[in-house]
Amino acid sequence: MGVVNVTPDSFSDGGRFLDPQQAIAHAWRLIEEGADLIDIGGESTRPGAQPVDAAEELRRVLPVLRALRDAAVPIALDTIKPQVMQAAIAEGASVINDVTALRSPGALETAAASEVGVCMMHMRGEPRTMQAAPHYENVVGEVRSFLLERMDAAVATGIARERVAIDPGFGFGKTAGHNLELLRNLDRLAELGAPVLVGLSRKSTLGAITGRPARERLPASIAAALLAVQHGARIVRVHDVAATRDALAVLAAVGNRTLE
Ligand code: HH2
Repeated sequence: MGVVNVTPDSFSDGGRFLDPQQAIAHAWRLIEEGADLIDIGGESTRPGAQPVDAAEELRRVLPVLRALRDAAVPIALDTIKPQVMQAAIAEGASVINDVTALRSPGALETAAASEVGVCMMHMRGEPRTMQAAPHYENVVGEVRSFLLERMDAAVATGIARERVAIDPGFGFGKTAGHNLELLRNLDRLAELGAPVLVGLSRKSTLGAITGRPARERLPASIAAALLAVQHGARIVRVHDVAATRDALAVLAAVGNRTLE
């Protein structure tokens, strides 16, 4: 899953693709590099980010969605607002990626009324405050129970289980220690039966490990993507598609012994 942030303030590429033409060109570039799925976001969720209203979010993402209508890969929209979801679905988005796991009033129903896939992500708190001393008794167990509860809520609203992916939400109300504990135990989430999506690309945990700023975190991001897939992730959300694909191709070749 290649990331296209149409935002002025995203943590890793803020402002680079705020101009829709730049965002569209970037999305096509990621598809050429081999992305199987594109994730378009019009509201930053980085720690401390200020919310934007639905009209502004739509102004950012709709031109990009429209320009990608004929793309050969599915397009996901990263949003928490039912109004934005509805407009995006009408413009051809085939996945709703919601960092609040469809908890906004009306979000479950909006997704249920269409055929889209949904990604349910775990977040403790809200972006403005979520990194203020996050605390868990048992981070893996608590994230697992939450995701199970959200999968059940989706099914109860009429979203078939096969349409749901789950995501532990690396960096969303979690310390570096929590993130690493989740990565080590990703298979416990994969056991729930839904595809596990992982977003670690360029995130601050990788900065804490390597001492590097976001723009220098590619090697660490590739290592994290490989580890995630080895631990059961089925989708990795990344900024650097070509490099990540190469690394995953090596992992796949080792796994399936096709080159012997
Ligand atoms: N991370 C970010 C945004 N959306 N969605 C899912 N499912 N999983 C994630 O880990 C995830 C996500 C944050 O990364 P980015 O889009 O690069 O930054 P920002 O939120 O500042 O736009």
